[in-house]
Amino acid sequence: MVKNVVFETAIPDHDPGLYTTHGKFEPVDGWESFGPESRSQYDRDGFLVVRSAIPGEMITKALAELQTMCRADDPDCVNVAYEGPMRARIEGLLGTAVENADAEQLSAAIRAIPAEERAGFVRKFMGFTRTHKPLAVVANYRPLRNAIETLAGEPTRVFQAMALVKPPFGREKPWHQDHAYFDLPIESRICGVWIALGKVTPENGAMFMLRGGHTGGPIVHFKRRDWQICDTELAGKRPVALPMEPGDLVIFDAKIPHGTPKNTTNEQRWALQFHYVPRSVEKVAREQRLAIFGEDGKDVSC
Ligand SMILES: O=C(O)CCC(=O)C(=O)O
Repeated sequence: MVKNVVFETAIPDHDPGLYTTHGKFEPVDGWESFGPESRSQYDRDGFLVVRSAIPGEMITKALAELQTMCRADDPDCVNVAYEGPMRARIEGLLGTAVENADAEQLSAAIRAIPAEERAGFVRKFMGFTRTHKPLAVVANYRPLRNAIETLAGEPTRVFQAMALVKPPFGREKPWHQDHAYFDLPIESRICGVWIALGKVTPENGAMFMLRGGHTGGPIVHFKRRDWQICDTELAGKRPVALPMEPGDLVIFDAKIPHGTPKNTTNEQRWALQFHYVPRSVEKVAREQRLAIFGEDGKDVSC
């Protein structure tokens, strides 16, 4: 059963200049090429792209599972988020704002939308490793877990699981640091992993990273198009786009600034994202996180 359904509100389009690519990055060609220099590269750049990291059969099964979840009446996960147009569609059926409807009315309205149409609005699923084995096996793929343990410097656990489906013409995920979303000690070495399940290009919403940006420490986040870094922070910076083939992935430090542009194509962009945290790390209070990443009490504006 889905515990939480989010109907996002539409956000304004971003300045295309926020996602221009500069320079090249050096990918690791398969796990056999992952070595001590990979850790130095990760520490220096804040990210590491690994080509052909997940076997093709695992990718095919994961993608099929996700496509089924997108069409299901009940995707059987903790959280599903639909993009802005779904809210408009549902409110048209309800004749009122989604906030005025109860769970039963919402569920009936969701089911009244043809599955194929509904699938085209899904942006994100969260919390599915207990219920969707073909996705859990990717998170636990041994060579990936070993690499994460090397980069984190100690054994880790999966802390968060997401499937990120950027729908046709789907919205930007503005620049941010993932650590700003986590109630975890600021010094902990959290690794994010973003895995391409289909071809990923700058046009359909590739990851853009600010190489080395993790070394600058936490940046204040503002509620604008999302909980994000101010666009002006990007002025004069040189982001790099990470195009990928299915089965490629990027491991990244949770403090590296990154974002994905709007999908300007009429096809979905399919990805999985997991975060791994050292087993020794324990949660901190939300206030502690907001004192670092929030704008309150700081003389900052955006
Ligand atoms: O996949 C995307 O479009 C954005 C992923 C991301 O950076 C995030 O959800 O933190």
